[in-house]
Amino acid sequence: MSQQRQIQLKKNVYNRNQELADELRERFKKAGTYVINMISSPGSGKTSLIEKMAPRLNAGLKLFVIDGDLETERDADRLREVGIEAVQIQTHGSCHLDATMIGKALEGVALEAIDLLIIENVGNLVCPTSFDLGETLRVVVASTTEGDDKPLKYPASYHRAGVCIFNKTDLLPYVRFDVAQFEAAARRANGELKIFHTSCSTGQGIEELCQWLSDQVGGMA
Ligand SMILES: Nc1nc2c(ncn2[C@@H]2O[C@H](COP(=O)(O)OP(=O)(O)O)[C@@H](O)[C@H]2O)c(=O)[nH]1
Ligand SMILES: [Mg+2]
Repeated sequence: MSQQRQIQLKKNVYNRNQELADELRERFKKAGTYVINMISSPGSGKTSLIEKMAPRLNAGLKLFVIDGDLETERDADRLREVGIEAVQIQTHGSCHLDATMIGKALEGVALEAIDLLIIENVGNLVCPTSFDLGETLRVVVASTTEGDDKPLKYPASYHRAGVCIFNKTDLLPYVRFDVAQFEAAARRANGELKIFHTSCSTGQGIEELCQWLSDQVGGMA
């Protein structure tokens, strides 16, 4: 296939996804559902953060999770075990979720009853960045075990996010990680980025994050 044809195909894929994402955004808006698209490398703590946040979000706030992974139902199972309503998308090789997959996962789901939909994207800091899912807020999760240079290496994932959750702060005494350098690099990619420091082990920062998030969701109503 010629390079020009490959570029055209890619453009068509992105354009089609954008159309569907815009339709989803309209649906979410009508239903009054606040939607988060969580992006990170594998293992930074996305599922753990959802587990920790769910009981601390404002009482009465109805949560629903869409979990994306290449294979297995493990993450959705983990969340269901602690009483969180969740569906799993298994992409079978695709390194990101797209708007078509989200539309399918929401078939038969009464969106009007859901205040907060969290989409846990496939662990990857590259591909998910280019696929709008109609979200209200994009969150990039980083953790202390990944190295402080990730915002320099993957600026697009920071550039398009509204919030960064900097997780596993309990491990800071044991790893080489310069927090000031990390934050400076993240802010270079995105001057507007709001950064929360969290630990799913000690619970540091989880309360503050949940309060801020509950306020955002409440502000939408
Ligand atoms: N020490 C520590 N470990 C964590 C923290 N958050 C998650 N983990 C661990 O990191 C691993 C990956 O977490 P998981 O939530 O599955 O990450 P995901 O792939 O981004 O969903 C698991 O072993 C978690 O127990 C944290 O704040 N501190
Ligand atoms: Mg996970």
